[in-house]
Amino acid sequence: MNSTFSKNGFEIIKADDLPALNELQKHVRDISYKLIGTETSENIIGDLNSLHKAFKSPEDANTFRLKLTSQLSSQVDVGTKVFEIFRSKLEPLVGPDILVQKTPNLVFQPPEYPIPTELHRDAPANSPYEVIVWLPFVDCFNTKSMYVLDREHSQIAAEHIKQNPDDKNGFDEILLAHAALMEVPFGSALIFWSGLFHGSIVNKEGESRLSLNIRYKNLFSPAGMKDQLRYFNILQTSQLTDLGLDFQYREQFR
Ligand SMILES: O=C(O)CCC(=O)C(=O)O
Ligand SMILES: [Fe+2]
Repeated sequence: MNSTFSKNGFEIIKADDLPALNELQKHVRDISYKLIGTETSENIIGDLNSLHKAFKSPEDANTFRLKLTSQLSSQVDVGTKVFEIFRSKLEPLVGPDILVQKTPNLVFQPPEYPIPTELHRDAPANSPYEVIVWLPFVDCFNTKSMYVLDREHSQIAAEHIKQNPDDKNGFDEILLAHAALMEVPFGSALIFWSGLFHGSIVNKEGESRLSLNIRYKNLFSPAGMKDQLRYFNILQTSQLTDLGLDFQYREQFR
């Protein structure tokens, strides 16, 4: 189970509950089309692929993204929903005592959008005990997707920066040779470890990319540098943890 994940630090996984994912996709499409004031069609994925037609500038596209994030988060418990859709792969990674990122991040990359995601890794800053679920609402491939450096090459790249902090070219060479653009069709998600380098390039595919990303970690795993209580909620706890928490609350914390 999850041997690809251990080796590479990422895996592309299929939804356990495709009808629930279809429903979430439709909800995202409905909110999006209400925001842009356009009639929807029978073709949900087609509607999402052509979202860019509604925007004249990158600023308008970003304003839309922020409104969509806040409306979706207020209407749907996205953290719970996404966990349920992919539970069989996620629960073995994080265990039964789970923290979930409070608000998902939505990424909207229209064709030729001039601000792709800069190369980065989430940890440090975030905890190295986090898994990120990267969930596209459209089919993502080539430049419409995101690139990832696998675990081995993320480690080589991190070591390279440490030894040669000013050698930008050497770092770019590692990236160019080993980063892979992820092919993630709708119905699947990319799950990846927070220690992997990743980013995106300008979308040249002529269709919009709309995806979300959200993080899960074990309640008892070490926190990152950010205030855990500010960014995460408890998603679920085991029966044993409930007894322990109750005990601590009554006998130790009062
Ligand atoms: O979707 C993207 O382009 C970036 C996402 C990202 O950085 C993340 O999920 O951590
Ligand atoms: Fe990231």
